[in-house]
Amino acid sequence: LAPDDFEKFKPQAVASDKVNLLEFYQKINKLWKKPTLCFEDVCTAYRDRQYVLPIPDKNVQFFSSQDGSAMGGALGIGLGAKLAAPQKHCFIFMGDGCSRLVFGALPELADLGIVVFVLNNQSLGIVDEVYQKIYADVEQKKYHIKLATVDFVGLAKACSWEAEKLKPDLSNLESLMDKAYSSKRSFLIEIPCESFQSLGFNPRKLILK
Ligand SMILES: Cc1ncc(C[n+]2csc(CCOP(=O)(O)OP(=O)(O)O)c2C)c(N)n1
Ligand SMILES: [Mg+2]
Repeated sequence: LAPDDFEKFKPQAVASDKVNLLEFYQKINKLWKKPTLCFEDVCTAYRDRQYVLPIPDKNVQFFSSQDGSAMGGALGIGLGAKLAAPQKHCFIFMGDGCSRLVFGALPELADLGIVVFVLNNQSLGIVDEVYQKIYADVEQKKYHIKLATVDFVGLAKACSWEAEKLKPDLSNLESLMDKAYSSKRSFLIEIPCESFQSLGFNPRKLILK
Protein backbone atom coordinates (compact mmCIF):
# COMPACT_ATOMS: atom_id res chain seq x y z
CA LEU A 1 0.00 0.00 0.00
CA ALA A 2 1.16 3.52 -0.74
CA PRO A 3 1.55 5.72 2.33
CA ASP A 4 -1.22 8.06 1.18
CA ASP A 5 -3.67 5.15 0.88
CA PHE A 6 -4.10 5.41 4.61
CA GLU A 7 -5.75 8.74 5.29
CA LYS A 8 -7.69 7.53 8.19
CA PHE A 9 -9.06 9.64 10.94
CA LYS A 10 -7.89 13.02 9.74
CA PRO A 11 -10.31 15.60 11.13
CA GLN A 12 -13.48 15.15 9.10
CA ALA A 13 -15.49 18.20 8.02
CA VAL A 14 -18.90 17.62 6.45
CA ALA A 15 -21.77 19.90 5.47
CA SER A 16 -24.03 20.91 8.36
CA ASP A 17 -26.99 18.95 6.96
CA LYS A 18 -24.99 15.71 6.60
CA VAL A 19 -23.95 13.06 9.10
CA ASN A 20 -20.26 12.81 9.97
CA LEU A 21 -19.80 9.08 9.42
CA LEU A 22 -16.68 8.83 11.55
CA GLU A 23 -18.65 10.09 14.57
CA PHE A 24 -21.61 7.90 13.58
CA TYR A 25 -19.64 4.62 13.56
CA GLN A 26 -17.96 5.52 16.83
CA LYS A 27 -21.23 6.47 18.56
CA ILE A 28 -23.32 3.55 17.34
CA ASN A 29 -20.68 1.13 18.60
CA LYS A 30 -21.78 1.97 22.16
CA LEU A 31 -25.46 1.32 21.43
CA TRP A 32 -25.57 -2.31 20.29
CA LYS A 33 -27.47 -4.78 22.49
CA LYS A 34 -26.85 -8.50 22.59
CA PRO A 35 -27.68 -10.53 20.50
CA THR A 36 -27.31 -8.42 17.34
CA LEU A 37 -26.31 -9.49 13.86
CA CYS A 38 -25.26 -6.79 11.40
CA PHE A 39 -24.85 -7.16 7.63
CA GLU A 40 -23.02 -4.66 5.43
CA ASP A 41 -23.83 -4.34 1.74
CA VAL A 42 -21.40 -3.43 -1.03
CA CYS A 43 -21.20 0.27 -0.22
CA THR A 44 -19.08 2.71 1.76
CA ALA A 45 -20.29 1.03 4.98
CA TYR A 46 -18.38 -2.19 4.31
CA ARG A 47 -15.23 -0.24 3.59
CA ASP A 48 -15.41 2.39 6.33
CA ARG A 49 -16.87 0.62 9.36
CA GLN A 50 -14.08 -1.95 9.29
CA TYR A 51 -11.51 0.85 9.39
CA VAL A 52 -13.18 2.84 12.13
CA LEU A 53 -14.08 -0.23 14.21
CA PRO A 54 -11.82 -3.17 13.37
CA ILE A 55 -12.96 -4.78 16.62
CA PRO A 56 -16.62 -3.83 17.15
CA ASP A 57 -18.43 -4.03 20.46
CA LYS A 58 -18.98 -7.59 21.70
CA ASN A 59 -22.78 -7.18 21.60
CA VAL A 60 -22.75 -7.21 17.79
CA GLN A 61 -21.53 -9.67 15.20
CA PHE A 62 -20.73 -8.12 11.79
CA PHE A 63 -20.86 -9.82 8.40
CA SER A 64 -19.53 -7.89 5.39
CA SER A 65 -20.30 -8.44 1.73
CA GLN A 66 -16.83 -8.31 0.25
CA ASP A 67 -16.86 -12.02 -0.53
CA GLY A 68 -20.29 -12.02 -2.21
CA SER A 69 -20.02 -8.55 -3.69
CA ALA A 70 -23.43 -8.27 -5.42
CA MET A 71 -25.08 -4.94 -4.55
CA GLY A 72 -28.26 -5.45 -2.55
CA GLY A 73 -27.25 -8.92 -1.39
CA ALA A 74 -27.08 -7.92 2.26
CA LEU A 75 -30.86 -7.48 2.45
CA GLY A 76 -31.43 -11.10 1.45
CA ILE A 77 -28.70 -12.35 3.76
CA GLY A 78 -30.08 -10.27 6.63
CA LEU A 79 -33.67 -11.35 6.24
CA GLY A 80 -32.55 -14.97 5.91
CA ALA A 81 -30.67 -14.63 9.19
CA LYS A 82 -33.74 -13.10 10.85
CA LEU A 83 -35.94 -15.97 9.66
CA ALA A 84 -33.39 -18.50 10.89
CA ALA A 85 -32.83 -16.79 14.25
CA PRO A 86 -35.88 -14.64 15.05
CA GLN A 87 -34.69 -14.06 18.62
CA LYS A 88 -31.67 -12.11 17.31
CA HIS A 89 -31.79 -8.47 16.26
CA CYS A 90 -30.91 -8.06 12.64
CA PHE A 91 -29.46 -4.83 11.20
CA ILE A 92 -28.47 -4.20 7.58
CA PHE A 93 -26.40 -1.31 6.18
CA MET A 94 -27.02 -0.44 2.54
CA GLY A 95 -26.13 2.34 0.12
CA ASP A 96 -28.83 4.21 -1.79
CA GLY A 97 -27.51 2.53 -4.95
CA CYS A 98 -27.73 -0.97 -3.42
CA SER A 99 -31.28 -0.27 -2.31
CA ARG A 100 -32.38 0.17 -5.91
CA LEU A 101 -31.73 -3.48 -6.64
CA VAL A 102 -33.84 -4.96 -3.84
CA PHE A 103 -36.34 -2.49 -2.38
CA GLY A 104 -39.15 -3.97 -4.47
CA ALA A 105 -39.29 -6.53 -1.63
CA LEU A 106 -39.96 -3.96 1.13
CA PRO A 107 -43.73 -4.53 1.41
CA GLU A 108 -43.26 -8.24 2.01
CA LEU A 109 -40.67 -7.58 4.74
CA ALA A 110 -42.68 -5.05 6.76
CA ASP A 111 -43.64 -7.45 9.56
CA LEU A 112 -40.25 -9.13 9.90
CA GLY A 113 -38.79 -6.73 12.46
CA ILE A 114 -35.48 -6.11 10.67
CA VAL A 115 -33.65 -2.77 10.74
CA VAL A 116 -32.19 -1.22 7.60
CA PHE A 117 -29.86 1.78 7.61
CA VAL A 118 -29.68 3.49 4.21
CA LEU A 119 -26.56 5.57 3.62
CA ASN A 120 -28.10 8.18 1.36
CA ASN A 121 -25.30 10.02 -0.47
CA GLN A 122 -27.03 10.30 -3.87
CA SER A 123 -24.10 8.58 -5.48
CA LEU A 124 -22.45 5.27 -6.25
CA GLY A 125 -19.91 6.62 -3.79
CA ILE A 126 -17.45 3.78 -3.52
CA VAL A 127 -17.20 3.63 -7.32
CA ASP A 128 -16.62 7.37 -7.52
CA GLU A 129 -13.71 7.08 -5.12
CA VAL A 130 -12.14 4.14 -7.00
CA TYR A 131 -12.59 5.87 -10.39
CA GLN A 132 -10.86 9.00 -9.13
CA LYS A 133 -7.84 6.80 -8.57
CA ILE A 134 -7.92 4.51 -11.61
CA TYR A 135 -9.42 6.98 -14.14
CA ALA A 136 -7.78 10.13 -12.84
CA ASP A 137 -7.46 11.47 -16.41
CA VAL A 138 -11.18 11.04 -17.22
CA GLU A 139 -13.72 13.81 -16.50
CA GLN A 140 -15.81 13.01 -13.45
CA LYS A 141 -19.10 13.57 -15.27
CA LYS A 142 -18.28 10.50 -17.37
CA TYR A 143 -18.21 8.28 -14.29
CA HIS A 144 -22.05 8.17 -14.24
CA ILE A 145 -22.12 7.79 -10.49
CA LYS A 146 -24.79 10.38 -9.54
CA LEU A 147 -28.09 9.04 -8.21
CA ALA A 148 -31.39 10.91 -8.08
CA THR A 149 -32.76 11.90 -4.69
CA VAL A 150 -35.07 9.43 -2.95
CA ASP A 151 -37.23 10.14 0.11
CA PHE A 152 -36.39 6.84 1.82
CA VAL A 153 -38.54 7.59 4.86
CA GLY A 154 -41.56 8.22 2.65
CA LEU A 155 -40.77 5.17 0.54
CA ALA A 156 -40.50 2.86 3.55
CA LYS A 157 -43.66 4.22 5.20
CA ALA A 158 -45.56 3.66 1.97
CA CYS A 159 -44.45 0.00 2.25
CA SER A 160 -45.82 -0.26 5.85
CA TRP A 161 -42.40 0.06 7.49
CA GLU A 162 -41.53 2.30 10.41
CA ALA A 163 -39.07 4.91 9.16
CA GLU A 164 -37.10 7.90 10.43
CA LYS A 165 -34.17 10.05 9.43
CA LEU A 166 -31.01 10.30 11.48
CA LYS A 167 -30.30 13.91 12.47
CA PRO A 168 -26.95 15.27 11.23
CA ASP A 169 -25.84 16.04 14.81
CA LEU A 170 -26.71 12.43 15.82
CA SER A 171 -28.91 13.76 18.64
CA ASN A 172 -31.65 11.20 17.88
CA LEU A 173 -29.37 8.18 17.34
CA GLU A 174 -29.94 6.80 20.82
CA SER A 175 -33.73 7.06 20.58
CA LEU A 176 -33.68 5.55 17.07
CA MET A 177 -31.68 2.59 18.39
CA ASP A 178 -34.13 2.15 21.29
CA LYS A 179 -36.95 2.10 18.76
CA ALA A 180 -35.00 -0.27 16.48
CA TYR A 181 -34.63 -2.73 19.34
CA SER A 182 -38.29 -2.54 20.40
CA SER A 183 -40.12 -2.25 17.07
CA LYS A 184 -42.09 -5.30 15.97
CA ARG A 185 -42.35 -3.84 12.51
CA SER A 186 -39.35 -3.47 10.20
CA PHE A 187 -37.65 -0.10 10.63
CA LEU A 188 -35.71 1.96 8.09
CA ILE A 189 -33.30 4.66 9.23
CA GLU A 190 -32.09 7.07 6.56
CA ILE A 191 -28.59 8.51 7.00
CA PRO A 192 -28.05 11.71 5.01
CA CYS A 193 -24.34 11.66 4.15
CA GLU A 194 -21.69 12.76 1.65
CA SER A 195 -20.11 10.39 -0.83
CA PHE A 196 -16.64 11.87 -0.57
CA GLN A 197 -16.23 11.27 3.15
CA SER A 198 -13.80 8.39 2.74
CA LEU A 199 -12.66 6.81 6.00
CA GLY A 200 -11.11 3.62 4.72
CA PHE A 201 -8.99 2.15 1.97
CA ASN A 202 -10.69 -0.08 -0.62
CA PRO A 203 -8.25 -2.92 -1.41
CA ARG A 204 -10.02 -3.48 -4.75
CA LYS A 205 -8.31 -0.35 -6.01
CA LEU A 206 -5.11 -2.38 -6.19
CA ILE A 207 -6.53 -5.01 -8.54
CA LEU A 208 -8.62 -2.61 -10.62
CA LYS A 209 -5.70 -0.50 -11.84
C1 LIG B 1 -24.94 -6.02 -8.92
C2 LIG B 1 -23.73 -5.14 -8.82
N1 LIG B 1 -23.53 -4.17 -9.77
C3 LIG B 1 -22.42 -3.38 -9.69
C4 LIG B 1 -21.51 -3.56 -8.69
C5 LIG B 1 -20.29 -2.65 -8.59
N2 LIG B 1 -20.45 -1.74 -7.46
C6 LIG B 1 -19.91 -1.98 -6.25
S1 LIG B 1 -20.28 -0.82 -5.13
C7 LIG B 1 -21.21 0.04 -6.22
C8 LIG B 1 -21.90 1.31 -5.83
C9 LIG B 1 -22.65 1.23 -4.53
O1 LIG B 1 -23.38 2.44 -4.40
P1 LIG B 1 -24.24 2.70 -3.10
O2 LIG B 1 -25.06 1.52 -2.79
O3 LIG B 1 -24.95 3.99 -3.28
O4 LIG B 1 -23.14 2.79 -1.95
P2 LIG B 1 -22.09 3.97 -1.61
O5 LIG B 1 -20.80 3.51 -2.18
O6 LIG B 1 -22.58 5.24 -2.22
O7 LIG B 1 -22.06 4.00 -0.11
C10 LIG B 1 -21.20 -0.57 -7.49
C11 LIG B 1 -21.88 -0.05 -8.71
C12 LIG B 1 -21.76 -4.60 -7.73
N3 LIG B 1 -20.93 -4.81 -6.71
N4 LIG B 1 -22.88 -5.36 -7.82
MG1 LIG C 1 -24.61 5.80 -2.41
